[in-house]
Amino acid sequence: NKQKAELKAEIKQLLKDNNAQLVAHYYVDDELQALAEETGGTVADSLEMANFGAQSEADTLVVCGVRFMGETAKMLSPEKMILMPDLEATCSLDVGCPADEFAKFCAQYPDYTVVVYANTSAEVKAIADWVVTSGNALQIVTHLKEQGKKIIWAPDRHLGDWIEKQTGVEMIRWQGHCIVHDEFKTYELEALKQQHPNAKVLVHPESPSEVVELADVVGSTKVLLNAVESMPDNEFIVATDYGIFYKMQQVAPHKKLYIAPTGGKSESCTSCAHCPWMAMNGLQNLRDCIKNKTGEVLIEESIRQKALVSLNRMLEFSR
Ligand code: CIZ
Ligand code: SF4
Repeated sequence: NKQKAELKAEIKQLLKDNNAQLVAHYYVDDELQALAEETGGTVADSLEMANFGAQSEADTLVVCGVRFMGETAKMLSPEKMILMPDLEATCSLDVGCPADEFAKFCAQYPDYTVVVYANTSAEVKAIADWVVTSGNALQIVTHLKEQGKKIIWAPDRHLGDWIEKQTGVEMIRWQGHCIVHDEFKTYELEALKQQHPNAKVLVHPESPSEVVELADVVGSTKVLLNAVESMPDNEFIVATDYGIFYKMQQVAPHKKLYIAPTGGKSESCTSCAHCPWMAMNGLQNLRDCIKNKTGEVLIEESIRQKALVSLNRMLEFSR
């Protein structure tokens, strides 16, 4: 449609004029992912988004995702202008772990190593010793276990559960959750499995442990994407944000994908398993943020410096 085509053309021109690049998450709308690919930007998970941004030679990075992703880009590239279509796009894990309360929580366990998921504010990362993502959390917790460290884990309780089970490490845990993944339901998933008995079940570890138990593959978005591409199977039931279907379908065009049920909602995927904050990114506000330089991400320098220590530990570890 004409209006969309005009908007896309305008965005492409603005990116050129401003020496800007798009860095989009797998969970944003297909058309934004496609635009990032067409214009030499990237579509990635939060870890790859961070690495891409840090290595980019652009003057401006336009982060289509949620707030913590923009903040991570700013931490690693303070000299670049970091723009986001909507600065109000946040994450229930970030909202559910306010820095002041988290600082008090950690103060109760002074000899513990504080490990936080990437889905947190810069202020929370500044309190932490380590940042992790779902892609490297297992290795990092295992590494800390070998060093005999006692661990505070925040904020996702389901991811914490999964890591405890996989590593045998008991952690002091903050009880946050992702409002998207927390909704996947076992009963409905069992029913869908019966309808598609040959389908392999792929689950993101932010999902409830009963759902994780039904999985053939558990892992980060990257791991699930690789599974669709490289496993010989032709059908998959996927328990993560359906935004990932764009990439999954691209790497495996002939495979059949079904979104895992979130229970109680309609059959249509438009009403389920999609992050409302990721959905705040659109063509219009993307155009506006580059054109008007609105939605700039700024972080206080003292916070940035502290947060960078825990963030860089992770980046160096996973290199
Ligand atoms: O659920 C999210 O927000 C994810 C998977 C973020 C990430 O690490 O890419
Ligand atoms: Fe946060 Fe969940 Fe949305 Fe990811 S999908 S940004 S974890 S609320």
